[in-house]
Amino acid sequence: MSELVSLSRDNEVAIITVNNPPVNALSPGVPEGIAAAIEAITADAAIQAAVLIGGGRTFIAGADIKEFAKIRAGQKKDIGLSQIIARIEDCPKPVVAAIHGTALGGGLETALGCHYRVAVASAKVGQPEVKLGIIPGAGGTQRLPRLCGIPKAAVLCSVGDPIGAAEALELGIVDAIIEGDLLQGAIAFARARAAAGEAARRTCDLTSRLGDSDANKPALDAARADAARRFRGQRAPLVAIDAVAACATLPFDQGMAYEREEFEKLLKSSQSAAMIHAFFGERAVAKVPGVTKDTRTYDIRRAAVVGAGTMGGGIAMALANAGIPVLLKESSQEALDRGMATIRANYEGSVARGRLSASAAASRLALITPQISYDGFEQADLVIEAVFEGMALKKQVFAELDAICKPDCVLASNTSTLSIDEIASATGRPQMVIGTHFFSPANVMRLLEIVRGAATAPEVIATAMGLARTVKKVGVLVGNCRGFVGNRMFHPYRREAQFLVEEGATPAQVDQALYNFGMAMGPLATGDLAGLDVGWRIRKEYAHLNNPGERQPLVEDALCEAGRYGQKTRAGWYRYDEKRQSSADPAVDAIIEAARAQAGIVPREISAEEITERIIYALVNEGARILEEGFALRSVDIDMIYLTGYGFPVWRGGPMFHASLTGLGVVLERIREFERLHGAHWAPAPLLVRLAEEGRGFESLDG
Ligand code: ZOZ
Ligand code: NAD
Repeated sequence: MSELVSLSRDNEVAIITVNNPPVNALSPGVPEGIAAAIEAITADAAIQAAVLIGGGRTFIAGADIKEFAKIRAGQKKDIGLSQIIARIEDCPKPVVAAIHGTALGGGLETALGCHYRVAVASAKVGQPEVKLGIIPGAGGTQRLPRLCGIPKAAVLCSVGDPIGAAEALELGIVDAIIEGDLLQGAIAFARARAAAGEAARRTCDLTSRLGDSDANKPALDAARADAARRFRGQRAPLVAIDAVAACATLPFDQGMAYEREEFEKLLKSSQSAAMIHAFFGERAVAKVPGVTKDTRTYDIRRAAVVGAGTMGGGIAMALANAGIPVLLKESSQEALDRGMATIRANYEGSVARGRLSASAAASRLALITPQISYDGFEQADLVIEAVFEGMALKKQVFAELDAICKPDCVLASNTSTLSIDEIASATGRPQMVIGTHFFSPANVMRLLEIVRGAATAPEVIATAMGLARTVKKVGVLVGNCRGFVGNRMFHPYRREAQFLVEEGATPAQVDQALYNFGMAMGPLATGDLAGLDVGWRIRKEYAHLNNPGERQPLVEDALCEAGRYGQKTRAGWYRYDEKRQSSADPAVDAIIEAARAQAGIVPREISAEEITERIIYALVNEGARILEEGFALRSVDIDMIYLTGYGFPVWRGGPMFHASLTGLGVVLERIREFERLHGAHWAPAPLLVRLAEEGRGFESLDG
């Protein structure tokens, strides 16, 4: 055969093994190798049945996603998978897919083309294509419903989450669970099918589970409503449901043609380009120059957190959820009790919503030891500080930690604005100090900004990156600048939102425009949620750093001076009822009017397009500066920060990707226009100018 696909025999049963590590993707050569094996098996009279299995850690995990870029660029037309799956299906001898690890996307489609599927109990199967902005393109939407029925297939193809072997068995996707050795079990299964003399069972011929349009309608309507809500703005989930629904109305071949046509349209869409960028981005950010597989990491077996407030409590939960015992230290019994009550309530909430069993919640809670002393800190491998934001206090805490903790304990700060270097200077071991910037709620949000100080050792960076994986977060390494990457960019983003209000937009118009762009929440509503007073205090403290003559927003400070701190005071940019539902507030209009009068602004109508461009391009321009200054390693790192920490829509790929796709020349032209109209804070970042002039995108820098 080939190196990628080998053919061997166990008496009358042929074994086709795919060897394309790490995940046996269907890269060039793999589909062809399987086809050649099927031909050889068909031609060999001594062979009665066949097993298709993956070498290494998994069955086939899908099409090779890198090939999609070639198809989009017109360098390639097809990967030929559908035809090869049809050849497997047409093989007159029973072919059994033997599944371990994951059978995903084109991998599951290949298994569906086999006549039977057996799996180990730990295996997972799924059609995750929607997570890449596409739908299954090799029969998944047509064969899967023939096994498990249209309602379930619609959910599997539109949500994209894999299911375990037991559920797959129950649904009819898998025919047997193999205990013990998978290959031997699959060979025995294949041998039994051949001995029974059954005709090969082609999935495409099965119709008994398809039902009819009327019977399927309620389930399909529910799946569409669910997809529209959960994946707002995304096209693929709804198209996937249409393709699955077509199973009941179109003959198999026409259904395949329909699926194929929709797949190709989606593959050429900007949404799939963005989501594929995000898929590889999530893996790219894990790669840090200077940190290799051989870089030593410290084992984190015991952790400690200082401060049991909003963030400390969430961080303690994130650690406990990963099975790490954690000491949680507060400064007073009262604050400790409050913090633990919140943690308890969070776990109880998860149990009540059915997300966690009561016993799992209890064992996680038991991993958190509340205390008001540093007892036991000398044994901790990692301490994360999450006390109030203030340099003097942070330095005091780090000096205390330096005196107590063992020399190889990693000392981390959750600060969102303060210099890691200055915090580290309070210790005698700045190489062990690092920023671990969690996002609120820390037990939920996927982003972990990891802030390297000037002295932070590569081993400590590697340990923090490993910690991100352990607590199931996306760790992104950033440099030590004010606000790091995420909040530094968020500042001009939110500032521009306020300028737009001063110039004539209503808060609701601003928020709606950004929501329609795809943001999880508008920038002003986000301020209300996070608390407007936080920024207000910071602005007061750092007012001396403002560039003289530079335009400063006025309304938010005025809101705070009126005691309107956001949701926590039930009044901010909006007013909030007891259920936290927001509505416009005439009192805010009066504050806005006064600010306009103070700034001498005559309000005007502002289009949703201008609102969106100004707010998003403010983000992009700052991102370009950060990149040029080296505080982010790659443009994709910035994208991942915004996708995982700030509710940026994944189907736009992140701010830098969005700008590159729009065309940096177009973005620059708008920014220059804004600079002309609105002043110096719109000066374009030099990197943006250079790339735009060279006709390049940010990704061209990523390597
Ligand atoms: O890697 C995890 C995963 O979920 N992979 C993606 C699975 C997926 O989405 N499959 C569906 C692909 S789309 C498809 O199959 C379309 C279709 O219907 C066929 C259409 C017909 C074509 C017609 C054309 C006109 C997985 C769960 C598998 C493993 O997770 P791990 O955490 O163990 O490992 P990772 O994620 O770190 O991955 C290891 C390395 O492998 C790379 N990789 C993973 N899946 C890939 C892939 N590369 C290409 N294609 C894939 N499907 C991954 O990037 C990583 O690489 P390195 O360099 O970072 O190590
Ligand atoms: P918080 O006010 O909710 O909690 C701080 C806690 O630290 C309080 O409970 C306080 O009693 C405790 N504390 C103070 N001094 C202490 C000491 N010496 N020993 C032990 N405990 C002490 O604040 P927070 O929102 O959790 O913020 C904590 C840190 O996280 C800050 O640096 C903040 O900038 C950062 N941060 C906050 C957010 C957010 O959204 N709230 C997000 C990211 C980062």
